[in-house]
Amino acid sequence: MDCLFCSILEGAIPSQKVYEDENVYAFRDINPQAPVHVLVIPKEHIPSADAVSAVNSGKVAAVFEAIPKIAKECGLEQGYRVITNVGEHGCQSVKHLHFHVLGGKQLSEKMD
Ligand code: DGP
Repeated sequence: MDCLFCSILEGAIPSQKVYEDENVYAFRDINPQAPVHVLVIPKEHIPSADAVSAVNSGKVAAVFEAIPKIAKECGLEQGYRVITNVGEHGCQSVKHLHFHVLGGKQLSEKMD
């Protein structure tokens, strides 16, 4: 399977690691949209949030258990935003479930 984030997980494409555990990997976004912009992914290939089910939701829970640790590590005590894009209308460009963790400044109230 040709997946950019699987290639990053395999080390075939370099990344700036922020956090890693058995189920989760987090790294700096190549095109940051905020002073802190980290991508948090499950190591298991899940195509998007639309493919989450009872079979793989434990891996998604592991991502959300990691996010507070990542936020603390990145100094986001004043808050942050977690976003996942899904499909064409959601502007998902990489088809491996990932959560954008954005912060380090006052973010806009606008969501779209
Ligand atoms: P999305 O549009 O939600 O699918 O977000 C994909 C993000 O992935 C986008 O913000 C840019 C980032 N990205 C794309 N290619 C690379 C890469 O090779 N390395 C890193 N670190 N980030 C990448």
